[in-house]
Amino acid sequence: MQTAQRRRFLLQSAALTVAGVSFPASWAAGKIKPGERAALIVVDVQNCFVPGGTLPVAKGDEVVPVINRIATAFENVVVTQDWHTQGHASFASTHAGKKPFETTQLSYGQQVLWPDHCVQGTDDAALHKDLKVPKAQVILRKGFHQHVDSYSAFEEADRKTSTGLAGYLKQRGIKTVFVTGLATDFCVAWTALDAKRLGFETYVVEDATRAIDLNGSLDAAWKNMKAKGVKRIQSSDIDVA
Ligand code: VGL
Ligand code: ZN
Repeated sequence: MQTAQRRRFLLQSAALTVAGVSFPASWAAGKIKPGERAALIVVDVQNCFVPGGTLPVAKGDEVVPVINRIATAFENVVVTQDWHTQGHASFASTHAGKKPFETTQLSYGQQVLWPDHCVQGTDDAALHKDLKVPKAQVILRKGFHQHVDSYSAFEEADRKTSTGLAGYLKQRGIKTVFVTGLATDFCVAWTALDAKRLGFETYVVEDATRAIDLNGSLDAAWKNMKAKGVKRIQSSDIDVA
């Protein structure tokens, strides 16, 4: 069969049988089926990051139905929460004369300063009420050290302190992660880059994320992720039976 013909055949057939083995149409059409060694990571889908919250990401709430839908295809789900102390080092209000979205130098390097957000135990820091990921096995909170931020779910911004997530996933035999949530260019990108660096095959599900996009940060994040081998996919690429 010619390649084009074969592709059409694969797309049309409900099931493809090769040497007596039947592959479902979804496989034939090239969809990704997350297996028992894959985990969905749902990053920071919290009230603080959706319209009405303290650090709203434009259209941040639109990730919720997309995540709810693909979550059904996963056996393993991890949810994260940005979980800051009051007076956290990443808050502009902590630094005299500083305004949100300016930067400052902290002990570990440059830090973007944010409005006060996601303070531990507040409604603002709670998960979005419509997020439905009942299979979630661990809720990992990050950014709770007063003087260190943590965009990544794996490693704090000092690049020394581990959150323990890599160990948790590795001990459970997880090899592949699919990263979703908020915000594409901060916590999602940092989580995906660390996941890849720490040895996981890493996908970012683009339409299951929304960005802050501060001074070109979204473009930079995608370029960096591409360069490091993080795969960019859409939720329609996942086989949600
Ligand atoms: C985030 C800025 C500050 C995020 C968290 O979840 O992307 N961004 N804290
Ligand atoms: Zn934060």
